[in-house]
Amino acid sequence: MSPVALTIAGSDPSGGAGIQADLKTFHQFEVYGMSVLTVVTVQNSVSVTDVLPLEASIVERQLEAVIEDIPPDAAKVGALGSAAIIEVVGSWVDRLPIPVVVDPVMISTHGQALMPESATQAFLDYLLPFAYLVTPNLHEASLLAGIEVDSLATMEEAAKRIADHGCRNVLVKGGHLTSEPVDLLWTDGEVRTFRSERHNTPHTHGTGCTFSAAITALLAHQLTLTQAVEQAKSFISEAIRTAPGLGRGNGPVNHHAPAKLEPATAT
Ligand code: PXL
Repeated sequence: MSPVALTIAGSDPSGGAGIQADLKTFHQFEVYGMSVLTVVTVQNSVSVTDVLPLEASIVERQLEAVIEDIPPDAAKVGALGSAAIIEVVGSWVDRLPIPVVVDPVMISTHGQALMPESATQAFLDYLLPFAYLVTPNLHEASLLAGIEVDSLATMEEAAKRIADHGCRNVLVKGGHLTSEPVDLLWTDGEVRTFRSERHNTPHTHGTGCTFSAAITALLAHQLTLTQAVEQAKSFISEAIRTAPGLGRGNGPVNHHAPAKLEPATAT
């Protein structure tokens, strides 16, 4: 029987990010995927032209409907759209007896807000304490930790500050570091770093969604967190390297990249 994973996230009709990326990634890792929609976006590889958060009550009813019927083995949270949705999702994540990966999506690839900055406090108070893992990039880590994050040292400091909100593990993604791309995993005060090659390509749309979905799928398969991050890292590196070059703008990564690869080097 395949494990089951749930994504609670926004829709990207171009299929590169959001719930579409999550479901493709779950499938690639042989995980049965379910999706609860939070936000509808209008976008393609060139731009995002609209963002419409759903009513919090309809998000809650979707959660109720699917979780009762098919209990997931792991879940991930992506774009949330409003403080009201954050509160509803947080109360469900608090009650779920499974690892929940929270990708603190704040802006789209094209810089459009997917969560208003005014909802940051709700995110810190009502969702972060219940996350098993949170996966901020440098910009999101800066906003959540309240410090400038631009080096390995400040990534560690930010991870510590974010973990202080109660989430157990923090993965700060340093793909945009000018020195070398390196991710930092903070687990109960222990730090590990994961390095990979930099691929110079405009086709990175949905990288964050796809990476956190891969971690979630591997957790649904009962891998340890370190194993899940290592294998998801190999997958996303290969997905970026072999991006299909679709669209006239920032195209998607390759969701058909092999799901089982040699682990990335952890130090
Ligand atoms: O990659 C972040 C993200 C998450 N969710 C939706 C998005 C994006 C980026 O564009 O569109 C719906």
